[in-house]
Amino acid sequence: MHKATAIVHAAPAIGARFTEYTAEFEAGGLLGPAAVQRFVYVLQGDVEVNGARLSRGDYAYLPTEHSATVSAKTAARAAIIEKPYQILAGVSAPAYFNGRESDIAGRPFMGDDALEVRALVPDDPSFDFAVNTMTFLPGAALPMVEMHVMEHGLLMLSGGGIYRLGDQWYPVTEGDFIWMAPFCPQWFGALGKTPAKYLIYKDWNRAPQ
Ligand code: UGY
Ligand code: MN
Repeated sequence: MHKATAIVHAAPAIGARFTEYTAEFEAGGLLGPAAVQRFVYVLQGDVEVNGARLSRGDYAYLPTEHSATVSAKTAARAAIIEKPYQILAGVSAPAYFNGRESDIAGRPFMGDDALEVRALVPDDPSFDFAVNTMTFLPGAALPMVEMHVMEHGLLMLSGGGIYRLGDQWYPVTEGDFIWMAPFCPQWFGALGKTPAKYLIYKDWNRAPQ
């Protein structure tokens, strides 16, 4: 990185099988290419990736060893997720793409219109992870305490609420990050007068290792 700072939230050093950090760019900041696949989600300001100008809520997927950098002419922040690609026999690895969150239709989570999910990564077995945003109207909650083999990296984007992790209950608000290891019991309920929204990574489409 040049004229940029990484706030590392989760990485293999803690036991995660992915790395997630917030990249804070100064004017003229640059993040060099990654050796593994990378997902970029813009939190603030504008960045340039592979010739595309990305603003808040825009995102890009870069496959393994893609040569693109992430650069910022003025101050900007982005959530960056990196993961070694897990091949799937008979399926080609995915190619570069970028998108805009506001172009993705929200769908109700398990039939609940008060909880909208937007899938930022296409529903295609070539991808070995998913990144979604989940938006809870005030008072909305996950319908159950989940427990699953997949791990999560969760970044609170706005609003707040209570996160249950195992038998502990944590108040969470914008900027908080949670790494949920495989099988971590998890539940969230939104509090306050504005919607609560988070960006959530999970490993996906592959047999558990
Ligand atoms: O997709 C998920 O596993 C998601 N519902 N988990 C979560 O919000 N903690
Ligand atoms: Mn989950």
